[in-house]
Amino acid sequence: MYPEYMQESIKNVERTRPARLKLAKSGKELFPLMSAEERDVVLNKFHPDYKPEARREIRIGPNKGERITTKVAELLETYSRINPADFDLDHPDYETDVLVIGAGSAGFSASILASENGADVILVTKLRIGDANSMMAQGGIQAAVRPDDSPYLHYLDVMGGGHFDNKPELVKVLVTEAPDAIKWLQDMGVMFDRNPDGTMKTKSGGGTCRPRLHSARDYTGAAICRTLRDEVQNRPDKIKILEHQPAVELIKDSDGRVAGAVLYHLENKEYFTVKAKATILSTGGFGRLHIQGFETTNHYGATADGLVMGYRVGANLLYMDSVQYHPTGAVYPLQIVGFLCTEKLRGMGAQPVNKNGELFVYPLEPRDIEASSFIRECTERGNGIKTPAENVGIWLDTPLIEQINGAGAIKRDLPAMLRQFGRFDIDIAKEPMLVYPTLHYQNGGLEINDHCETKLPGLYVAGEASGGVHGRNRLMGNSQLDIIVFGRRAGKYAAEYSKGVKPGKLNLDHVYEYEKEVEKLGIDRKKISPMVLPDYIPEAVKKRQYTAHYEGTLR
Ligand code: MEZ
Repeated sequence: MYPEYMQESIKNVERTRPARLKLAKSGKELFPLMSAEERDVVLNKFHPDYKPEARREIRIGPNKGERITTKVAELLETYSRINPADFDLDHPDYETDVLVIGAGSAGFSASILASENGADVILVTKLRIGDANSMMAQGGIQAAVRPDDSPYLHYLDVMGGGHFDNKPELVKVLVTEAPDAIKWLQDMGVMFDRNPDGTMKTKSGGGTCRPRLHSARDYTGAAICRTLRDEVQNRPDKIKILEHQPAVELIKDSDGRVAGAVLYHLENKEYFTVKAKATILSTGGFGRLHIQGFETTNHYGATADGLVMGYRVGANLLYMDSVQYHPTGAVYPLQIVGFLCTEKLRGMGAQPVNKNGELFVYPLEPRDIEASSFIRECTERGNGIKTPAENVGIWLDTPLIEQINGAGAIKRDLPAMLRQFGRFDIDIAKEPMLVYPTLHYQNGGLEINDHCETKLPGLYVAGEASGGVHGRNRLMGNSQLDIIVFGRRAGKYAAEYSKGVKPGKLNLDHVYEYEKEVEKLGIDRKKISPMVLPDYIPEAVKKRQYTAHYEGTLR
């Protein structure tokens, strides 16, 4: 239920709705799409990445001297969690052909394909398998399957959305393998939404010239991730699963290959070592860094661990100056601030309107443009709606969805959204949602080629931890696609590679070398990474946690 003082603004939304509905039904342009110049203006002035403090030079490692997201630079200029001298690497705790680190859909796809290509796999994960952003994805997965669409058009959209900074060879793979990725998922049991005639339902997304978003209502990520998880769990002879054991450092061998990882058991605080012929990072992104204080859609474990381990061992970063803020994060009620309100809402006709009930931007601009326009509306133009917690947002006029698609459309196609707000007595079929941009995705990451290889032999990356596929701005539904296409590739190529490898003597020398550089910067010894889990304990509370300062106590 919205507070009384918001009712006047909601009335404005209701007052302008019939005219906006008429326009939507007429098929005429809802709001002019921005020109390239207008887009530049709104990005430069309002996108959080373009603030002076958003980026700074990284002072160590392979990308030394490059300006990257400040929070990421801070995270990378840190010491290891481990002392390499503590480990007897001649006697690793586990040995395998392929080690997969991270158990979302990229890690699952990689594990399945690696096992199908003859490799024994160990899949390790920080929390439970499937605790990943993949599981929380809502809107859908893109693939050009309609007769009026093609991988070529999909390619142009991905490149344009990414400001033409994408690695073209990766985009080519992404779009050409998309239809087969959908078929693979379907064959495994994913139930995508269909029209009464049996054809696939496809919806529009921001920055795309054709509707090519396939969804399973608004639980698409869960539908895909659970299916893949079942498949992984059904192969215990080939895939060994280790839960609650995040990797905290990669291991190398005497020939310079990446050859496994050190794991940290969250329950009993023990460390374990894995020797592997090939290692795949599928650790996801960095939402829990709360860059520039933004709320996030991301799951609790999204702390960029893969970036840290990959960078420390010597892999390159690509486009780590670019952060994705999803335009529509919930901003009211307080209990769900930052939660994802899927782009599918706009794909089905919901319109963003300001406190006066005015539509102020085309609803499906590419994400970075749409988010920047929302920020402009709330800041420079002062047309946002304040919440009791002093947040600000704009309305997403969701009742239009029912009026455009027929009564019951929200319950049928967007049940997760209906429930998310229904829990707080807000019926989105009748009332709008209050939204504001929220930290959603890591556009850049560890650089890969089209075999998912980094420049380090034996180290592969797939999914959000990788960089290059999406340039500097990912379009909706391409991350669900990325994790399948490149997850499968990573598994296949890592398995093939592992057949010709005999790891040399294992070492953690790179940790010493990297730490020497950190030390030269005069960084405080207490600064360690990977973060593993975000710390939400306020400083004032920490000061009073007296037992934390002593040894031999509970904490
Ligand atoms: O790809 C995404 O990030 C996505 C589909 C999100 C959403 O709005 O549902």
